[in-house]
Amino acid sequence: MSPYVVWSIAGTDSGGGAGLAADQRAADAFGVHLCPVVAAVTAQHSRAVTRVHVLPPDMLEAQMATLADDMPPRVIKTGLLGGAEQVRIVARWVDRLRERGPVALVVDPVLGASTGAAFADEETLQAYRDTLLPRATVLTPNRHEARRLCGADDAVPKVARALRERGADTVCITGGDSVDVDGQVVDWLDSPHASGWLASPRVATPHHHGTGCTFATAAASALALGFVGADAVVLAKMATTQALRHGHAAGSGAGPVHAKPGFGVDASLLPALSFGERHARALPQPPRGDDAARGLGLYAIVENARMLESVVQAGVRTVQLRIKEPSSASALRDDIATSVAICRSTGAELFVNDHWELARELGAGGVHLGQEDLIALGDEGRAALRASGLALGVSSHSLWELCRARTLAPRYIACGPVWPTLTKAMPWRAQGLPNLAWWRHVAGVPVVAIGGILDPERAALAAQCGVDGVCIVRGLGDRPDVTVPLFEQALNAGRQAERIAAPALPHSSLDPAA
Ligand code: PXL
Repeated sequence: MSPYVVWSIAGTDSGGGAGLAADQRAADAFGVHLCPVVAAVTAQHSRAVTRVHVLPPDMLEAQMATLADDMPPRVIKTGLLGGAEQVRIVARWVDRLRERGPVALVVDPVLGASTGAAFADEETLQAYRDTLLPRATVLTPNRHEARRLCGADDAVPKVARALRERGADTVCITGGDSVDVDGQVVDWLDSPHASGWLASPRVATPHHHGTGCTFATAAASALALGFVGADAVVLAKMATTQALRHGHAAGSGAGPVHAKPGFGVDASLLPALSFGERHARALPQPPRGDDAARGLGLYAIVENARMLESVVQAGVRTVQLRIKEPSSASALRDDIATSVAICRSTGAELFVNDHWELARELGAGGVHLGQEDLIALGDEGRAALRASGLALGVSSHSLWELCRARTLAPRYIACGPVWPTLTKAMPWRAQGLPNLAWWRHVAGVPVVAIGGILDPERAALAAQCGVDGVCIVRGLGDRPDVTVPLFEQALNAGRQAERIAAPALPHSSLDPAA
């Protein structure tokens, strides 16, 4: 199969740091095919841009017309375009290509070089606002570019909202050239799926030339691989942080960054994503003594205290009490209190789904929460939850949810659905074993496999990915005394079998068209 095609319509940098050279390296790191459509030629070295030659419009047209016949793009990324006319030409081509099928567009509104040269006049800026912004799948300005585009000097989240109101689907305002927060480089993400501060430790290097181009092309490459905007931005942040680590001298000024394959399996590159506008960073699971040392193992989800008792008696050591629709407040209390007592007397670890304040009051050791519930808690609620000392299990289905879960110092992060599941109606595609192995590799806290694990064979395969816990919802049936030993055997067999390795990159768990 031939790799996906991404067009980068951008400028050349004679110094090899930014523009199409950086774009090429980023596309290579993702394994997509880059078509370099030259919009402008710059004469520059590591300290300055001395000249910019914008290509005649007909030559820009000719490159795209030629490519369209044989190498139509899945994604177009724009960098230095050189003028208002060029901006409008690109917008027309986006429309023309979109008549034939979906084409994503990443707009990196390059308004100037980090060495100081101005690349866009007021007319060009207005052309961006009028034509490319409304067509953008992902817009990647830095803070200065974002404020100029939006024409307001507001706080970053507000500027992003305004840019989305002008039509960009996902906006990521990068912060590499701004002041750090707590030693972290923070980018503000605003998208249909998630918004928050994306944070990674700053890479201390003077060699950062081409960072913006790398970020935008990385996002374009991730879109080409089928990720939605929010996930594409997470992968772009990983690739860009790695590219900065590989930054090197070339000339006497800022040398180029260098994106390389392999960034996807470097767990230290995974950013954290805040739940709201309050900054957050990845927090490791706090030491918890015996429980954490034991591992989660076979993890049963049950609907009431009676079922809980039967699975615990059958030997299950980790249980979640998930009462979807309590018949009454007092029945809920009774079920939780009974479950707490059963787990106390048997040493099983209990996670109560939702109802975290009640769970704490009744002495449960842990709670499990989905991300919608965590969002609904707000900053104060999440801070109170963390301060409660409850062990926290968090669901995750996408890269951005994984990044967000990491800010809560969770006891575990659940990854699902591993296989298709009917238990819950949800938009997510099955993660499969590759994504499960990837989660396990990068999460930095214990991972629990969940979703469609109906039989011992699947439990063994999940365990083969090296996960800490394997969650069974319906698979234990009415006779846990019979099924639990079979699942336990399968888990042991899976743990001892050859490890299923993490792929170089995960696959998308959400259909961008849905
Ligand atoms: O980083 C913005 C940028 C984009 N494109 C080209 C550049 C630069 C910065 O120097 O030279 C060609």
